[in-house]
Order: sequence, then structure tokens, then C-alpha cells
Amino acid sequence: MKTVKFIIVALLVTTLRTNSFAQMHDHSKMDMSKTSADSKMDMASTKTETIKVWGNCEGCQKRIEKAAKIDGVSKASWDKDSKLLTLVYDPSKVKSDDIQKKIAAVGHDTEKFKADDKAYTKLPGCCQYERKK
Ligand SMILES: [Cu+2]
Repeated sequence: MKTVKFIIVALLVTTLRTNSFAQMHDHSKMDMSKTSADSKMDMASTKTETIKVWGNCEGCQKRIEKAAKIDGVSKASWDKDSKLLTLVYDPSKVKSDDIQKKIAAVGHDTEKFKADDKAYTKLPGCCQYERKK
């Protein structure tokens, strides 16, 4: 009788262990699928926008892109020929206006905001683009 009891207990313990391992596996699978679902949601919630930003040269490009890359902005790329800034950002974290204000603060006019006068006059000569009225 003792042996039979021992076997039953041993079987129970083994079964319980297997179950808990299986559960752990399930949890990790669940977490992984949740993470990938979340990143898919992030992809879906980004917005791409092109705005005009006044400037002249490569120095302007660096300044504009640096100023635009605030929290929530995943891409900022300005073209000195077309004067167009392509932004990819998360509209739940940051607004286009906020990004444009940052660019205006470093001395560059945008579609919506006029550059800070002091910042503009401090720009290197090559960067002093013709300002809009
Ligand atoms: Cu410049």
C-alpha cells in the first residue's frame, strides 16, 4: 500500500510540475504576442507630414532636424532644395505645432510659426535665409 501511495504522490507532483512549466510557457507566449501587437499599434499610430521650413544650407538642415527631433518624433528630414521637412511622429505624444515651435525657436520660419528674431540674427551668415513677411 505504501508503495502505491508513493507512486500516486510522485505522479501528482510530476503532473503539477509539468502543468506549471506549461503555464510558464503559455505566459511567455502571451507576453510575446502582446508585445508584437503593441508595436503594431505604434506603427499604426504614427503620422507622416510634410511642412515647409525656411532655410538655406546643410547647416540649416542639421539645425532644423535636430530641433524637430523631440519626444514622439521618430523621423525628421529636411531638404534644402525643396525646403520641405518630412516628419514622422506619434500624434498621441506630440503635435505638429509643438514641433514647428521648436524649429522656430532655433531661428527657422515654418508654415505656421515665425522664427524667433534673436535666434534668427544669431544664425551664421550663410543661414540667414530670406524671411517671409
Ligand atoms: Cu544654413
